[in-house]
Amino acid sequence: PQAVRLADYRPPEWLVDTVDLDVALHPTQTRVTARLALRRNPEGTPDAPVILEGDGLTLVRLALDGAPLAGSSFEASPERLALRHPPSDAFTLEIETLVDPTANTQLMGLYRTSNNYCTQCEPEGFRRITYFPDRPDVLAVYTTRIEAELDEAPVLLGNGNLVSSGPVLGASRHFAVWHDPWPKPSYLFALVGGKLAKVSDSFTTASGRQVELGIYVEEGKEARAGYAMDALKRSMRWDEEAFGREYDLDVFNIVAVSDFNMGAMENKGLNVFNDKYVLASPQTATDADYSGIEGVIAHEYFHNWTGNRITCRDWFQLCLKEGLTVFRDQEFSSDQRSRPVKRISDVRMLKAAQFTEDSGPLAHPVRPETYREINNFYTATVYEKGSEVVRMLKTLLGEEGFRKGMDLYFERHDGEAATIEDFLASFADATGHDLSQFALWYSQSGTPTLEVKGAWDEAAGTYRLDVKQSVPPTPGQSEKKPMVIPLALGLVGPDGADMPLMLGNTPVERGVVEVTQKEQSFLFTGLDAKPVPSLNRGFSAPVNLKSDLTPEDRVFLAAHDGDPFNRFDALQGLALGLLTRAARGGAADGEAALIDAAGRLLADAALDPAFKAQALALPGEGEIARELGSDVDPDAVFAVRKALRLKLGAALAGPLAETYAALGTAAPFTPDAASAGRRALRNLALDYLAVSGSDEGVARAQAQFAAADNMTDRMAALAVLAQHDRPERAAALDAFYARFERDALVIDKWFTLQAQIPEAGTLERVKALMLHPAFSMGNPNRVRALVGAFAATNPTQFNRADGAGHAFLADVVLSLDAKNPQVASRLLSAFKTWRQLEPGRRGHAEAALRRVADTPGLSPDVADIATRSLG
Ligand code: BAL
Ligand code: ZN
Repeated sequence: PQAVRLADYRPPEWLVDTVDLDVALHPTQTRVTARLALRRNPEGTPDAPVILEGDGLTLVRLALDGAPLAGSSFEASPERLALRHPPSDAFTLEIETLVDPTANTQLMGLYRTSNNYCTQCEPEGFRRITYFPDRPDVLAVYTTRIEAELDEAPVLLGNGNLVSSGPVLGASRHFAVWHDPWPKPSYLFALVGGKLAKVSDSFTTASGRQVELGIYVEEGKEARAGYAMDALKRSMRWDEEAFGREYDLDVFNIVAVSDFNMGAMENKGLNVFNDKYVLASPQTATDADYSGIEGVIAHEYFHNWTGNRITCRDWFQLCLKEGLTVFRDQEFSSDQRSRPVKRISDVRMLKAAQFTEDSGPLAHPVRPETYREINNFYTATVYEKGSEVVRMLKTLLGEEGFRKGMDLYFERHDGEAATIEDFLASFADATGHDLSQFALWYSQSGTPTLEVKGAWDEAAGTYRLDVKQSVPPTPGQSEKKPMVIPLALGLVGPDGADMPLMLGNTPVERGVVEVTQKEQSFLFTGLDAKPVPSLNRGFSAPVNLKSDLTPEDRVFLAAHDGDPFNRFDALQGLALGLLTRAARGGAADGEAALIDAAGRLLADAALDPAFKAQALALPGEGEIARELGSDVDPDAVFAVRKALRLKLGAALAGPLAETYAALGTAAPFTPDAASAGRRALRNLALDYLAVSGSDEGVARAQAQFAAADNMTDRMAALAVLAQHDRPERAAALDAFYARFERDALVIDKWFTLQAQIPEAGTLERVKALMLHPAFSMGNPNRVRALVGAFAATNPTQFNRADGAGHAFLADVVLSLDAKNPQVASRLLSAFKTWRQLEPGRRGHAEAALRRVADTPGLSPDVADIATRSLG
């Protein structure tokens, strides 16, 4: 396909005021009648034809203002419907199409899942239901009549409020009419029909509106929707309190489905969810699942204002809704749980997914300027870095300035399709800040590097920080300009307390200095002792920080920094330095200091167990590889990391065993953050105590596996057993399967764990599991759990030296592409780090990518990723 460019944006030629849809559901021949009230856009080109997008559509009938249209007056193909000479400036077009939901394996448009009907329209799925100007800046009021066999689909759901429902006279069919009063783009359209059980609740908004809440799940799973419902009500209240945003319809429905390309979708008043992000019980869901559900429920709910009431002008602006909404869901979870622990886990994720993306061939700006396939831009950069940019805005403007800017944004753009310029202008106008340089965060790709050196002047009592910033070249961008980098910092005195932070005679506001130039110095005054700088506190800017901190400084900060994130980061930095030196064949010096610092952190009774669990978990193989940057041998990375785990496990065996014993509890499982934190630390101890594969360590894991009363502890024990090629492993895997074989979401964990085994036989195991009756190439969750986990989270086996892992992924991508291009292209993006591999593995990766790229008939999705990866 042609590249689409932001610079080529033109307003739509025709607007649609109302859409009246009549959908007669049928497994293979669903009849869709769309009545569009079209009106020429006064801002468009005079005499422009009407051109509507389609995708695989069969046109049955076309009528204009009620009169059937002769074939000579329009052009129709599955991909397009054009009226070259529309008769007037406003008219009604009635379009009847036939669609086959059963044949829809792409899961985009109207499709079947577990014999139910559902839709997914973002970004370009509505055109697979009817012909339409399928772009986010065409906002219309939708009324949807859905009709189906009563037996087949007793539940019929649409956007907005229910207007009427009842039997269709003289037949076994029934209908429901839904009306959504809020104008919306086509990507927010949804309908659902099927046999579903409803979990009901209600919510009263701050201004007294009574909202009926419904979560629809497969019959028999009702009890597993309780946590999601609770998270929904907490989200609704939080958005009122934190952002002054109330819900705006009489009903809010969520439907959980088992076949879904993404995590969930924010359709107006009718969210459709991957059931993984709705269903939870102590027996089936881990603490990570619970927090994932809380975060995704909140995320989709928050889209009601950031995405739905204010939507995007075009798909280049995707981060306008996604980055902002991720920021909002992260803030929500921080308020519901521990803020520092949430920040740490978000930054871990950011580094693993986004920093990696930003340093490879798929790097792109938070707001891309060109795309061939928009489906490929639902990325960590748009979402996670997009959120970091909003977070930096808040750091720069302060709590009050940020809120003023948000309020103005809502006030100005409610009901509109907006741009990043609109968003930034709201903050600039509300606070008087010039944000023109800040806007570079949206247009320049690549992770900035910030080099920081300190100079202590004993006589003057000053400490100077010399800061240098640079942004590496990325695809399509060789030259970069300096960015605005909000650097939160503290100067930690010898007693561990923060010293005054003064630039000249001025206290540094909120502890944040603004780095705006390529090179800049900050002179801190009035100090009576040499400080240790605590830099980029709370990870205030998403940068690669290169400081001149010594290992001793890091040990000091790990023990004393008043900023919990940097306490964590000090220990991580110490470990990362040591691991990268060792992976390059150098001496792993500094181990003793690290072990000592880790031991003291473990023993600190004042620290939250969840925090300790994060701080004591070593940087992942991916992070070590990224730090190495080039000529990476994943086996060497694995070996040095394993060696350090072994040393930590042995050196801290006593305190770890005590921790393990002390955190054991007979109390029944509750998913709250404090309990989850205790489980996390206890399970980390379990893992360290078994790294060596000793009888004692393995027996402890085996005992926990057998006795666990919840999935978190059971899975953690199974994960430990899976690391060791001993008979206990097969026995536990079999027992787990036998216990949960009827529960697909739990069996996904079983697939993932096996795909992650860092052993030579894992590829063969994965291939064998693809033939297992519980596996299906048609279900995205199964594919991601097995093949996706293998490619993305098993670096030694995916990057096998003989190239078999790479060849395997290429084979799966090619066989999946015809069925589901979105999932196929997502799998292929596991090659995003191929250039950093050592030459042998790099050659295999390139060959696999070329084989994919050279295959005729690829989907645009896979072709785009293959081409850019090789570019
Ligand atoms: N809009 C797609 C799913 C999500 O980000 O909420
Ligand atoms: Zn979203």
